[in-house]
Amino acid sequence: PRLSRYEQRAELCQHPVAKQLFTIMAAKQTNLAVSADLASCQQVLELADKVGPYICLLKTHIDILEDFSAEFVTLLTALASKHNFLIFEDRKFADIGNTVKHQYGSGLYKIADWAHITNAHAVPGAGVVQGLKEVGGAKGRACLLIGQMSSAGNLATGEYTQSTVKMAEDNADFVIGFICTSALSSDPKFIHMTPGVKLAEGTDALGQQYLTPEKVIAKQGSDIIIVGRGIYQAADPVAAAKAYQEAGYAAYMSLES
Ligand code: UP6
Repeated sequence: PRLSRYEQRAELCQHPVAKQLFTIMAAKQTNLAVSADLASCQQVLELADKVGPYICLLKTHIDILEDFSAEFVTLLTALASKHNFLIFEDRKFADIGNTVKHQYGSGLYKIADWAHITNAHAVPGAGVVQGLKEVGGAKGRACLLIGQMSSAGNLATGEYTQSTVKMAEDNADFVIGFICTSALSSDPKFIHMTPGVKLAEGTDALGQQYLTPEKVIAKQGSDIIIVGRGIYQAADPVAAAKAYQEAGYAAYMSLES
């Protein structure tokens, strides 16, 4: 049988994390990442266990948790194995290489020990990626660069976005893709992930701008939809996760020919 594009991309990716992510997307037929922006470990773990079957990736903001513990990481990692998803800590590193190295590997959170993927702003220059790579490279971790943002009036546009793509290309042994609102590179090894997704377009009170799964995947050419409030604030988060998984996958299938 013909390989799906996810399977083809899994085969051509050199980075093990990118390979694993595309393999999961193909096996589970999902391009959905859930953003678990909740305040307690228990809430995040419960959400991860419930939506686990429908996602390829769980995105965390570890510094939102009021009761972070090392045990949380152990339990979340076990859920990632149980449901076959990867963990993405949305840390948005944005300092000089020497500082991000410590922020990534040490402190309370020791992000590099458990997050398969993290991300960084390109604004400090290539040193931010080099610093992260010093810690995460040996652990087999991967990084995304923030090439565009979903929020109104953001400055990640034009030449800044183009320079971010160049930085990713120059560091492709560690950078596996982008946070973006549209496809930034035609190189199939780079994966594009888009936040600011809801089933209906709209905004929130603080500058967030939402596009639909169909628009993000089929029109903007992104690979993964990242959904937070659309799922964890839904009356039934499992039904919502299912609906986003189906919408995202249907948009992807509409591109298969
Ligand atoms: N996020 C954005 N836009 C960006 C980058 N990251 O919304 O440009 C993150 C937010 C949040 C999630 O930090 O965790 O994606 C979106 O959540 P929401 O679906 O509840 O708006």
